[in-house]
Amino acid sequence: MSESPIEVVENAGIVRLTINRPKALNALNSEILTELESVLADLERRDDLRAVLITGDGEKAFVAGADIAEMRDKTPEQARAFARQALRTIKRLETLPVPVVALVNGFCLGGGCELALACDWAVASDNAIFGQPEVGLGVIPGFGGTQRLPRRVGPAMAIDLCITGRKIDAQEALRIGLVNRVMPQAELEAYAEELTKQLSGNGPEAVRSAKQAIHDGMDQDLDSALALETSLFALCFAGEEQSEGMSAFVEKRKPNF
Ligand code: CO8
Repeated sequence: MSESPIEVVENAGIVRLTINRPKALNALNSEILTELESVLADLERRDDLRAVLITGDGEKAFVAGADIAEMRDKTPEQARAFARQALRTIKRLETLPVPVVALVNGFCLGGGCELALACDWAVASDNAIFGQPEVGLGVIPGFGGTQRLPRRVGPAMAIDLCITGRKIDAQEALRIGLVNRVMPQAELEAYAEELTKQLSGNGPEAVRSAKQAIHDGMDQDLDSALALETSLFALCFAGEEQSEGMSAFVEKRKPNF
């Protein structure tokens, strides 16, 4: 692994980002956030991007939170600036127009859990540990946890986790809907490859539109959201993917997207 705080590896439009600070369990400091934001700004501009996977280096942690040592002496104004930097970066990850998947390979605490919550879905190794332990440090989640966690797992469970600061294992994270799948750590790699294959068989514009319909629709009332779906569905028929995808089915061959 190189010394860059964010390792970027790409295969056919599927980009894997690895947070590279294993000695501090990949804790998020300003350097990592700045680099992550810059990488995301580049990815946002790419039409050929198909998916983004994000993980942490090593076998122990995805991300063990924001960097506590760096935060310790901050004034309220400095804390606000740090939180804003993180929120902006995490929002950029969340709003990438392609699927963003967290491969949670160990501790996923505080800012790490908040990072995973901004991903479209998360898969976890069976040794992963989740939690929002900030209250034990005398603070509250500041990278979006009080807002994205209740939207993902419901308010009662979010309040339980944010107020007790208790840690939960991967199976409980699966049960409450915080992650989509749990597997042995050694299988995370194979999952990433399987996902890459699956995504490369689908129409890239259709994948982007499906994400857009769900994300934008969730912020609207049902009728407006259904109208949005209809618009995006109809728009599929204006491009080449729909014709290729449906012709391939009728002609009993694989589509060439
Ligand atoms: N920040 C800085 N360093 C960390 C962090 C962290 N969050 N987590 C681990 N490290 C460092 C340790 O200090 C240690 O460094 P060193 O070897 O130099 O002593 C190294 O990583 C290994 O950690 P441990 O020796 O503690 O490893 P253990 O296996 O004994 O324990 C744990 C692993 C349980 C994950 C433990 O490290 C731990 O509890 N870490 C902190 C978890 C935590 O509280 N996370 C939440 C942080 S607060 C947050 O994310 C709030 C975001 C909102 C901020 C608002 C804006 C200002």
